[in-house]
Amino acid sequence: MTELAEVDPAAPRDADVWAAPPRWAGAVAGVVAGALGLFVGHIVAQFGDGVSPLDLVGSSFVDRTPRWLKEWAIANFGTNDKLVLEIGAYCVMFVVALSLGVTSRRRATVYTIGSFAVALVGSVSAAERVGTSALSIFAPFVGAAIGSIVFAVACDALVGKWLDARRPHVSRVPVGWDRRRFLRTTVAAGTAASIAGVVSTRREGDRLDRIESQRPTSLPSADGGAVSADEFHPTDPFVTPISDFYRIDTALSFPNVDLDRWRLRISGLVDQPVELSYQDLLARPQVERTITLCCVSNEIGGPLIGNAVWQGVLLSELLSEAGVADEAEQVFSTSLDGWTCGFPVENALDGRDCLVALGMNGEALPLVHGFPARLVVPGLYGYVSATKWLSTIELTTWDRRGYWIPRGWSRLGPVKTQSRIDVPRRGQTVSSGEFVIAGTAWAQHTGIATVEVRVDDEPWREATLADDVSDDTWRQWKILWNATPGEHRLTVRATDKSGYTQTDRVAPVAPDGATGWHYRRIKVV
Ligand SMILES: Nc1nc2c(c(=O)[nH]1)N[C@H]1C(S)=C(S)[C@@H](COP(=O)(O)O)O[C@H]1N2
Ligand SMILES: [Mo]
Repeated sequence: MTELAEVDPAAPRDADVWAAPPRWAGAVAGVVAGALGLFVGHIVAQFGDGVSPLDLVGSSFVDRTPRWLKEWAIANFGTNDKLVLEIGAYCVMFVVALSLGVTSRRRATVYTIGSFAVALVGSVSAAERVGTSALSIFAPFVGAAIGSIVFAVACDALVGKWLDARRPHVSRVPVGWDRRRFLRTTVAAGTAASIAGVVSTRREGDRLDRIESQRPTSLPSADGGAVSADEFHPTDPFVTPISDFYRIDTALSFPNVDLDRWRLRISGLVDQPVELSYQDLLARPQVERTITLCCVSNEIGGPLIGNAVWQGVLLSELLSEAGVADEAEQVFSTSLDGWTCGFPVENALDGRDCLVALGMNGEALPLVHGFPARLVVPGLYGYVSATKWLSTIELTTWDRRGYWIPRGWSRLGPVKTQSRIDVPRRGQTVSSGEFVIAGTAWAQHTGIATVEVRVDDEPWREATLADDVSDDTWRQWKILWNATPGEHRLTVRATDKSGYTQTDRVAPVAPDGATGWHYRRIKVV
């Protein structure tokens, strides 16, 4: 037997005084046991509402993220911020499991206590989220229990001794920590963790497929007519394709949607609460409106804006059916995963086309953009109005505060008049001669009147505007320029239909949207 070769005749023969496993072994066992616990926890949660416990911890972290960190994350990672957070969460788990493993080499109970502490964080995060099942709250503890057992079997001398005593024919001499059992356990647990990882990933995929399969393949025809995407702009379409439409939300995993049970409830300060199923909404008169949606976190010249053809039901009609009470100040909405926002009642009733949208660019609302239904309010930033995965609309006073308001963002979020240079692109080198500078400008629900472009310190020149589709959409612009060799600075500014010209005063995105002129430095060769 190989073990015999390692026997030191002078070594004590009592398993209680076995040498502790080396650091590397503690680290490996810690990580492998942690991974198994994590994936098993996820699988258990999938029997409930399916959201991964790690995602839930991520979500409650996001909910507690200070404003500066959120801004920093969006500025640096943009719409990849979720991926970065996800990778960050796995890294944190890795480091925690590894250090727990190393410090628990002598006493596996330390690992057990640590695992259950981590599980408690997961469980509390799950309990915090609106609509999680009891199973998701319980799942992290199952993971912690399994991880702790694996670690104890792999590293703990007393557990090893106890296990050996139960096996009749072992004739081994205890020789320090049991390398053989460590190897056997970690290899088995590592294999199990890989399988559990694959299974949980597959099941999350199945969950999304189940939601996706409920999306109708077509919607009833709507009044209003889609705009034809004319070829005005040299490169960018007027209507943003769904695949290019920006995505901003706090959801690390999509909420479960069960269309048969889903209801939109309108309640609060109303004469008569209204409750509508998805079919009820589809059966109502459908309108189609092209509306540009933008995010308050969009930096000057930034990409967090898109123009889509939204189909749905006019909110004003639903509200007049419910009968809005005089005391109502705010239209406050909640998503299936508990996100909230609110905007002034006046904006819902001042004639603008606020939609309970069911469709986007001719298809049922994609899950990322809020299936089964979302709000779209022309002229307001998304953070105060555009609730995705819509669940309830309450007529309230300003006492209720939407998700972002206690986090330092303004209570009111009217969109600020803005313009952006899209062509030339950043870093693009332009050949001298005739060149078309192009971009877009927006002042939703006010409308764009003129756009001016300036090259270096030359006088402002007025750009040509695309057809005025509606005041609720952006307006593409272009201007011919005779580019001369050298470095240039191109600047754009817009004037809206109220006569307001964009200020050059630079303001950050917080608390209510950036201001300043977009400019681009380019090289002409
Ligand atoms: N449920 C939910 N809806 C939400 C949000 C969110 O975090 N959760 N974010 C809002 C914000 S800040 C914006 S800018 C828009 C973005 O919509 P989009 O992702 O479809 O572009 O959705 C809004 N609706
Ligand atoms: Mo936003």
